[in-house]
Amino acid sequence: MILKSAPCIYRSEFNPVLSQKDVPYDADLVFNAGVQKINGTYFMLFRNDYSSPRGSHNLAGTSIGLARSADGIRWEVDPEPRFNIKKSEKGEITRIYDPRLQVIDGEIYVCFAVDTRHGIRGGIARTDAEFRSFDILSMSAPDNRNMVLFPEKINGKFMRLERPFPVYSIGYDKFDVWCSDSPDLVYWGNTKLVLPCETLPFVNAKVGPAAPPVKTEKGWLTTFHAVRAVRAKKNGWERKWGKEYFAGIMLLDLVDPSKVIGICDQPLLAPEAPYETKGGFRNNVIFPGGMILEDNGEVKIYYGAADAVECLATANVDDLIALCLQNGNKKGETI
Ligand code: BMA
Repeated sequence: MILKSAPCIYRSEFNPVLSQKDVPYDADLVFNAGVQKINGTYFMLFRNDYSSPRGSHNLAGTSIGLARSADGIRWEVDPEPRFNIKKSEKGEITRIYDPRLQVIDGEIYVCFAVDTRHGIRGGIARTDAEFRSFDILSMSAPDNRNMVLFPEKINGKFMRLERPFPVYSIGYDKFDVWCSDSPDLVYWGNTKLVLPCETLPFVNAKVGPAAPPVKTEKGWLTTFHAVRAVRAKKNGWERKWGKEYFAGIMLLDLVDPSKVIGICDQPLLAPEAPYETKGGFRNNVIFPGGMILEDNGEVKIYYGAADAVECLATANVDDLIALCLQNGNKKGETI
């Protein structure tokens, strides 16, 4: 089965918009970034898996870097990374990666995945306008990551989407999107299932939150990643890689975001462009981490491609909403 991207989405002609060559320090795989537009400037926190020696297939660590842009297309990277964890370090935390950004009431928050020696956790930190201090507010119990925050309180509570992975009870790679709420971004609870992975006809494995949701009149518009297991093939840096990652899109109820009120039953983005299908660490991966709704209705979606570079695709917000509602759910009722 060959899956294609939705006709209403356009890849930037500048893709990849950020890659190893743009980074002034040790860098190899530059991808899975979080992006926000703050006071007219675009900020990107990106993941950088670097190797030793540079360019070899021997990954030596992961750093998190900051890039800035005036137009969301051309980026300039700060001279030093914000975090750097070398594989040779023997601490409890072995890797911090896949940052997502959100602004709530003028405060900037970063959600991030954390590999520890005792499981994979999801962290939430408050940062400053220069992304220099990180005040960690909460760390999930393992195994749970891919957290994204909603941009405002809903019914008086902060809300997040998340993706726990219950391997013991459910089995390998059958994971779903959940949501939780919090009075203070520290204590999380009232957890509900949002998107079970079997909902989607085009994938046979896990789904997870992608970029943080944006608010529209019709509902919270949000991307997710959806995974299809395929016959293992050696087609990237990694010897054995047997999955494909797609971006999907759905609309959640404005008042109760645990309710899906519209979902596209086909991919929003399927791996097709050469930078998505060839030469990466893991080819055929699309992993969105940033979504910006511009005043003119353009939606910018930033995504990691092939676990190697960072890319941009754009679409009109009304077209994305129509995609979510096209399966007869025009009234926006709960599915
Ligand atoms: C997921 C995460 C992402 C990565 C994706 C594809 O499980 O590790 O960081 O982009 O796999 O490799």
